[in-house]
Amino acid sequence: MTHNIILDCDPGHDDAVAIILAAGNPAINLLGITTVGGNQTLPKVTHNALSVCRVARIDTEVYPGCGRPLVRAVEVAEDIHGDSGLDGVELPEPLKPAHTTHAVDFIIDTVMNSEPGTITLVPTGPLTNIALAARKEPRIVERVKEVVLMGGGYHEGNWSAVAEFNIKVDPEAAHIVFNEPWPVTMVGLDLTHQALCTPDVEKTIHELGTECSDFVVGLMGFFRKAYQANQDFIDPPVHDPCTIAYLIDPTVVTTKKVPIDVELRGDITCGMTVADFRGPAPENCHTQAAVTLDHARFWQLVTDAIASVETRPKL
Ligand SMILES: [Ca+2]
Repeated sequence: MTHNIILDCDPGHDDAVAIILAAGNPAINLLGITTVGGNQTLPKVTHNALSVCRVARIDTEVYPGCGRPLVRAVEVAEDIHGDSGLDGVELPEPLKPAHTTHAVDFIIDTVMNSEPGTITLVPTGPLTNIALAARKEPRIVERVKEVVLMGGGYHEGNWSAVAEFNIKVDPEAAHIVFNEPWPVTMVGLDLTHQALCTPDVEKTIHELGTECSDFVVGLMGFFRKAYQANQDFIDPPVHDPCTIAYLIDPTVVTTKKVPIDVELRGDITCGMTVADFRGPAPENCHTQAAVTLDHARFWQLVTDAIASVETRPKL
């Protein structure tokens, strides 16, 4: 089965790997990349997405979206992703500018002009664009096949004790996305903290010996140091491509159907994704949480996608 997806991202080291995986696996038809302010400012993450497309020979349009959260002030993750948002590599100048259509309009137009149930949204940044699209054109909610997002977690936080970055910086947007009745898969920290880029993984990617593999290894080197310095990890967790891997092969990621909501008011819990594991899940439960990752299979998919870049013509 081929999944027609829109990747809504904020590159971001792990977003870059998600872009490469989405473009490099035949099970994914990447309709467009939309960007959102998150790991860095909107101009930076948009530039980064275009640079990644050049390195990975991806001929897909990039549509810039929202530069700030719905309600709150801009908050970026410079400690983890650096000043550029993709520190650790030299970013090539994009070959073309970003598209002039706003991300929110691209999402709406794509969903409304496609058969119902054929478009999957894959947000790997704050949920601002997705929430705004659902508010601007509510009919997309019943037409989208599913939303598979990186964000949140049920036992872990990284931007606070209980909240993950993408949800914490725009909890109001996340609240909208989790509460609309479309199917939502939360690929949260409980899952993505299993997606560690170990030295063995890095070595396998390095041994591909291509421009793109060098690029990914450079990114992982910075990401490793940043995670060691700021999050007490030995190996960096490469969150975002887990969403794509789940779509490619649902046996790579196990899930559990649970109601999930987003905390908006807690003094110390704002941005927490609250998942109710008491079960059985109610009949109308439209949310599920990712639970376990097949680490070897996941990295095989990523490595294969990096290798496949060489099979595409240079742009
Ligand atoms: Ca991201």
